[in-house]
Amino acid sequence: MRTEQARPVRLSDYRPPAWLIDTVELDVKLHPNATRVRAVLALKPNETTPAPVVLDGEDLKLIGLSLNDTPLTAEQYVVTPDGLTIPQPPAGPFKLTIETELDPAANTRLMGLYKSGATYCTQCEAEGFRRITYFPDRPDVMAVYTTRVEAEKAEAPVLLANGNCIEAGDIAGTTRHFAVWHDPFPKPSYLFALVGGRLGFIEDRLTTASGRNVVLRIYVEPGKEGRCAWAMDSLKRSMRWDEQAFGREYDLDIFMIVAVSDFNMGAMENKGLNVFNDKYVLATADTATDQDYASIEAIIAHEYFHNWTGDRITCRDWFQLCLKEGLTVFRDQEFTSDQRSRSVKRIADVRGLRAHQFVEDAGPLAHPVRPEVYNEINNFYTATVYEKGAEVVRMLKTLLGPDGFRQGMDLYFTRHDGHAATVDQFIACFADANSADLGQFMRWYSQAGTPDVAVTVSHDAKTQICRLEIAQVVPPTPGQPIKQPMVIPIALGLIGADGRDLPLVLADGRKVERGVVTLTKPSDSFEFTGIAQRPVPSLNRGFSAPIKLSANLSADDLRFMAARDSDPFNRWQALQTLATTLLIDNVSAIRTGKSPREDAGLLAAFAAILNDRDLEPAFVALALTPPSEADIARDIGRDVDPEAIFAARKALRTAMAAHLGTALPETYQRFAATGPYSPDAASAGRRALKNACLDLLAVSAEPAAIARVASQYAAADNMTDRMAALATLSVHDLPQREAALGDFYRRFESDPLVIDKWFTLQAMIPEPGTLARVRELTNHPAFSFANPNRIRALIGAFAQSNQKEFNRGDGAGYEFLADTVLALDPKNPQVAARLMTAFRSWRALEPTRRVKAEAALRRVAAAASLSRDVKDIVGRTLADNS
Ligand code: 0A1
Ligand code: ZN
Repeated sequence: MRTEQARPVRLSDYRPPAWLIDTVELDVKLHPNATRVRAVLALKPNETTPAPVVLDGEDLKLIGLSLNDTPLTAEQYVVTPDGLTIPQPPAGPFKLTIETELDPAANTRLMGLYKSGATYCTQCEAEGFRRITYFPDRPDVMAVYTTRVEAEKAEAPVLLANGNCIEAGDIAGTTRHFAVWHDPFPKPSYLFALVGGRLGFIEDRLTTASGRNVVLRIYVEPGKEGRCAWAMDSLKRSMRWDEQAFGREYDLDIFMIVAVSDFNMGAMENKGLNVFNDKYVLATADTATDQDYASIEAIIAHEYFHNWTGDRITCRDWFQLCLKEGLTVFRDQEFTSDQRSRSVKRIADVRGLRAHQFVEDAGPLAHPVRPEVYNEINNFYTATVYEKGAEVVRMLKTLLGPDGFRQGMDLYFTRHDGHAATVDQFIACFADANSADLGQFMRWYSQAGTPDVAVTVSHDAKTQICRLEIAQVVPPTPGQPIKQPMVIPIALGLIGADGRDLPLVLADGRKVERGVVTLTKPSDSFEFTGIAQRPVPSLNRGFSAPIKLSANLSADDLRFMAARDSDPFNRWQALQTLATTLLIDNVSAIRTGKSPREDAGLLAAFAAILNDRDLEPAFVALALTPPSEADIARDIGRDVDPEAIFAARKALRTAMAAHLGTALPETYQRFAATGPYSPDAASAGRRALKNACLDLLAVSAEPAAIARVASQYAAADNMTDRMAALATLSVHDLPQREAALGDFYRRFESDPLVIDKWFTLQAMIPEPGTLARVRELTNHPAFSFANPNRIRALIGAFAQSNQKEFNRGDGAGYEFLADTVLALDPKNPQVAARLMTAFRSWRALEPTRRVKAEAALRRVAAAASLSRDVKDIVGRTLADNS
């Protein structure tokens, strides 16, 4: 009998589990090659009709199996490579005892129980628990876990699992010891975790709003304790914020974070025992950049917030992944906005959304926020599920207002606490709490694709009416050729000549609530009265909906917005829109052998922003950053020539440097001395602006400018300034570059996380020699295909962030990636599949490159044995969706 879940898996096939599990008692005896796991499962039927017990299992060696303490005979069960079935179990509840043996040291997939260096750790989301024991490894089976971990004291003096520690001690007459952990909160198997190893820790405490005293610990490899202070500080601020912003407090006696150096993703929210990629824990001023500090803060918060949105309320099935991820990303974004600058955070998030999610949504891997089918769930930890999922939650708040949103959240927490919920149940809480009909809103979960919204503005001086005609089109995506109209909340303002927002009064005399009009039909019009002169409309303020917006605005309108809009997001957006228009024109010019033109108005607008002392430096730094090469490629959309895009962008930066003139060195000087390093947002913003100026100053590669960069590199007392200088040097083929790269390596060679930065910078050099350099670096002693951070730092950076060189005209970049994926796939399919997504925009390339990319893709597709992960990505990437 086959126990394997049929592939593809479909949401419409969801059936409740036939058997539930009340308790799980695990006894894990750690050993590098032969870890023994004894699992005692208390099963009870969930259905009245008798059903076989079907348990998932992968890469397991079954040692023993008994039912109510009686060993099962070979005829009573069936074991296959992917599970174990008991065809005729007893009718009522029973106890199943399973003994399995695992080889953690050989676990290169980093799923299930594995070794990261000397540390034993687990990763069970999404389907890793089945690599530890046979189990109904699906999130709607929630059980109370008690975990006993046993190990050699010398090998693993620290033994951790979920929950509270209820017993620990030595095993008399041996060199071994044990610890027993009990987690009183029922949880799905994907939230199980255990850790064993020789670890140091830092400890703090927090008293929750209701007076519960919680111990907080961060465990790291011994010697790294001094690099955890920022992570601990971020954790405490996250815990406090969740109490204040959402009324949620922590619920166990202890909260633990363990940092490991081998991890497939960023971090994992296991109940009470978060496991982190050490990149998102460890920071000191001389090893971590401001960006690292910000990421640590955000990811610590994200995982902590999962305690309520993910752990206390989990997902019924993996199609509901956005229920926990979209919501938790929204929560971490709000946390960061409150801790730092709301507008700077919003701009950064929208840049990320466009760079990753919009690209995904426009290509063969597009899928709805709640997918309806998957071959491999690991491939759905995507920008669409996470970032677009967060945008959907944000739109709910925009539509319902802050109070209505909070009431919906409160209802969600009370109604579904302790359960595995669905997206429909989540939305029903907001509908019920607000007496709202959110039926049409659900299309944000079911329809893929980024809506195109076109706005036509007209003004009639006689009637004093300003009219907006708004039309939406949702483009076809794989499997969804025809779309229905979405609910699109558009926050807007009508800016008067004096720069002030005019009152938004509709023709029927109603005021526009919270400045938001909502489009629900394919097209609609909105008339605002009492508008004497043509205003400048500021549309989709704060990026209120994740759409592509076009409007009949003039360059003058955009420059006015860049200078005057009360919405900082749209000030930034106006500059981006102006720059994009210019860049796209110039790409065409360059491709036809003409020289790029300059846009004096745009340059003046940049100068005005740089010289506006009232603006936050972090905002100015963002405003001075033109659209990236990937942004331009996305906006061009077809027949993409990365070489021409690179040239157009470089021309704009050259023109900016020339036009901004002395304002650049002046600003650089103004922020040059920032005092002792502090990672706070304001200090980071000053460094960002200073370094943006430094980079622009060096565009010309004039010796004086390069000397200034080299001296900042040498004199830097923090990693942000040192890296910024090195990054600037790295794009100039000059002796100073190799000297600085050599120096950087020697300074930090003992620190793999810093050496990752060194790999990344080299992979991003926009020169033809880079591919050879990257190949060479794969043989560097500091590089390893066994470590996901190293792979992402070198290969990932090359394929995803070096548009020009990955997309070399000769196709060698594609061949290199194909070779790498094929070599990596047998060892770590998850990471291999993720690398493969670098091909996702291949159809948009100009014909020569497109043919070469397709050939590389077809070579991977034809490989003799591919993991399900890579096969799924390659198959969907190549599928003809026309
Ligand atoms: N739930 C985690 C992400 C995550 C997903 C899968 C993993 O398996 C390797 C690990 C982590 C989060 O959202 O942070
Ligand atoms: Zn998450």
